Amino acid sequence: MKVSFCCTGTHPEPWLAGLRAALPLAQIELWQPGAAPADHAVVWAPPQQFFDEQPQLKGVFAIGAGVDALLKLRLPAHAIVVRLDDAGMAVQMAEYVCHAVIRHFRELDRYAADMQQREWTVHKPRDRSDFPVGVMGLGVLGQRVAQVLRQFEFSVHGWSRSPKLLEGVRTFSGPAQLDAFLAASRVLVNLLPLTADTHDILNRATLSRLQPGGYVINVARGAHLVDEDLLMLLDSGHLAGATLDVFRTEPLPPAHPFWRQPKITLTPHTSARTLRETSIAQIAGKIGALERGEPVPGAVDRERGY
Ligand code: NDP
Ligand code: OXD
Repeated sequence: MKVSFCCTGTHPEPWLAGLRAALPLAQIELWQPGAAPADHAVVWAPPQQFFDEQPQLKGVFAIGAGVDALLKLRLPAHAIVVRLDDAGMAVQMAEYVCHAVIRHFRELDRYAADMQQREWTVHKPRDRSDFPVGVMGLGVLGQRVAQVLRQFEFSVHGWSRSPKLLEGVRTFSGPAQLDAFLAASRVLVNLLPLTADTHDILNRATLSRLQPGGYVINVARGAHLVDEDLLMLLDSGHLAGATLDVFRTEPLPPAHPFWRQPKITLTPHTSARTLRETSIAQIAGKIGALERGEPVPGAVDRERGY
């Protein structure tokens, strides 16, 4: 069995060594143009040429959870596309989102500003029940985020495509319940995959439905959010702020107005990083399952887009 590794922006040597250790009977190779055909591919942001040269691939294993960019390429018709499920990202995402929610709720930025002045001002404690959190996307990451927010006793609800039962979380599903979900939320966390249905989903109309003083946390993909609509709703005061980890263009260009809006906190697509060792172990397990003809966890529905 041959596995080709083609991950743009990734230092390949530790991945190749890890994959060789995890799959000792396989031939693991760094892809070069013109390379001999492989059975499986481990990829991130591969060039179209990679797939054009490898139409025989049986499995395409992404080293991330989101496959939106991958699905834009012409892929081998019969290959199964598999994404990482969790692989250490869920706890990171929960950490990041809870930090953003708590930082906003506890007004920690105001205390940071006081520190600059070397003088404390006293802020009346806020009522947790005034900060219901809505999580868009109740998949591997969204469910973990919702569960951890519940531990902090926030009122949490979630929205997904299909109906879900989640302990302690009020759930909504489908387009018909989107407005009710938004109206019940003051803090909005986006953990949807980027698909034709979710592109631009955070826009003037949807964000206006959040409760006044709304707060937006986008940790999924930049193209979910209409940038100008967010800026307009921050200026109008309907939204109090935003924490953004993902952008339409990454890295965020220096001239982008987000840099100059003090109500926005920015990070460089770092909320949940791919952890190499855990990911290699998971991908090796998935390749093994595919080779044995067993169901492969994390297999993507190419039609649905996630
Ligand atoms: P999953 O596929 O496990 O979950 C996706 C969730 O979104 C599911 O609950 C699904 O509903 C829901 N959903 C999909 N389409 C719709 C729709 N049209 N309407 C309503 N709900 C919808 O994904 P993950 O939780 O693993 O990851 C989510 C995203 O997070 C990734 O696609 C990626 O873009 C992003 N990500 C960002 C990272 C970062 O560092 N910033 C790191 C990792 C991931 P249902 O359950 O009914 O199918
Ligand atoms: C992912 C990401 O999708 O890092 O895994 O964004």
